[in-house]
Amino acid sequence: TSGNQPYRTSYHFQPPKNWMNDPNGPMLRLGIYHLFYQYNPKAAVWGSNVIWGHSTSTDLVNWTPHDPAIYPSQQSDINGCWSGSTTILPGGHPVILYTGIDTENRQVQNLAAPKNFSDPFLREWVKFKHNPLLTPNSKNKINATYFRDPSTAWLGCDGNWRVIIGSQKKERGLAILFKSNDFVHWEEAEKPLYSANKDTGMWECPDFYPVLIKSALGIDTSSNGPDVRYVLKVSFFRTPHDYYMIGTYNPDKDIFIPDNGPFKDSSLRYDYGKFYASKTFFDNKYPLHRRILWGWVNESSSAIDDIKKGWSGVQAIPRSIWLDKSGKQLVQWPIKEIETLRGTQIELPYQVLSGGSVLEVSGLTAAQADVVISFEISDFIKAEVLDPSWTNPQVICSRKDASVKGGLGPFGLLVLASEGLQEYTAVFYRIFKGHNKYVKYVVLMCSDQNRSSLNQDNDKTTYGAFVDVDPVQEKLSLRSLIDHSIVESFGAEGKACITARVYPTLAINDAEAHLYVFNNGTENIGITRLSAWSMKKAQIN
Ligand code: DQQ
Repeated sequence: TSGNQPYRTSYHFQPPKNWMNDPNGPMLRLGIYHLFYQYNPKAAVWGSNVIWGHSTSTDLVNWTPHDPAIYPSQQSDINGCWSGSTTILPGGHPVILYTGIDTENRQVQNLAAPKNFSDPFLREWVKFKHNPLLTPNSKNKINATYFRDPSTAWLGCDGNWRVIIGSQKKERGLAILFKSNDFVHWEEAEKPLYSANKDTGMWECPDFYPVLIKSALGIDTSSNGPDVRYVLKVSFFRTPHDYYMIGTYNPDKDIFIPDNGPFKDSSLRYDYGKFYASKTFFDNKYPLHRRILWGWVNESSSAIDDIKKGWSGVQAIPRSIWLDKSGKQLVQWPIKEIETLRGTQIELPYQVLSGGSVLEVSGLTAAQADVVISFEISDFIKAEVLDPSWTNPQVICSRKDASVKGGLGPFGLLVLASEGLQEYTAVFYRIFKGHNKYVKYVVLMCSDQNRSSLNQDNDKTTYGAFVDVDPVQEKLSLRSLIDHSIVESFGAEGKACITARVYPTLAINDAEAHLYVFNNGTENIGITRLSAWSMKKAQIN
């Protein structure tokens, strides 16, 4: 993967070449994980005639490729096989619902099932003869170019299946609800499960699932009960980001009532960097009970560079996802299996990182590493006061990037850094004083790509998130998964995630890439923990 391919990843999922986008139909069946994905077999750029690539794994780390599972073959998908989901029917039989682009370029919904249930890899899929199951038409008034991405279906107490499909009406996004008692005949419910109250544009890839109160365990998509809250995620085509809401699902009225009102710019996101068209599934591989999130991370390079390197798009490391104990947000953490790739380990003893200093962490393959660091702040006097008009964390991070000296921070990691620091990606915190008595301190997490590459053709947008953590009571932790051209960072044990794509020209491969800890604030910071591992290469496709 080195040589002329310095940006290929070593433990993030990608096909051997060409274009990949959305994760499709992830599931576990008989101990085998399946990942399907939007794939253009002909080019390193997207094409409307995409198909479903397919790989399987027993550990979510190493992947075996299979032939494409779904590709154009019927009138109802002859112009493309777009995103969709799997549902495991009673008896353990998985089926796929996906969007086909039909002969008239309409978006329609199709059904497919495994040809041979005794094939553990479910390599061949048979399409239902009477596809499509659902079409946009004059009666239902659904727009034929805004009708896609069926979710995993869930079973209501009335014995009927429910599924949501992404759409828009007059610029307002909606998740249209359909019901069925046989998975073949579907009827639109009177009301959508949820719809926007203003112009949001198209909602893609809706996902709807239960989470447990005060537990990190996951539950089946059809579970409900008193200890359960619901999550609705939609992918905003316009921004493009994955936003979610936590709320109550009323199974009688079939509506979702979010705790904090409709979607707004400040709504919660899975990831404050690049992460889109994500999808979860329930994993109950013995003895586990967890919900796992897959998300697509596209390139930040130009299409010309993508064509040159011959590929585009990776999947983020699958993340466990659960409701935070506050009940107000979700928490995400890389699946623990990824730790099986950890090799050489570096540990630093407790030390003080004085204001203005940079410390190298050596002895690692810094282009391919897993880094965990914890900071301790003992004196908050130097924290700057946050201007109350500064409400957008991404804007604060780009105005106050890693080079801007502060009081408490910026402090954090310089990853994929060249030896002379001509290139680096800075993942860091700043701590501000809040401007009212209810908010004592505000913790800002940033991923600054400004200096990530000497190549100016890349998108180097800075990303940022507020982290709901009290730096007085808790140590402030940060974990970054570094893999050649991707940096996935998890703040405060997974309360805020930021994923970035970077293309260093000097800090490439293990010989040239370095890792540093830095503190560009005036106040000293304690490092209570630093553990870093070289990561081994996974076997991927
Ligand atoms: N990608 C698919 C669509 C979906 C979009 C097409 C989201 O089904 O809406 O490749 O990235």
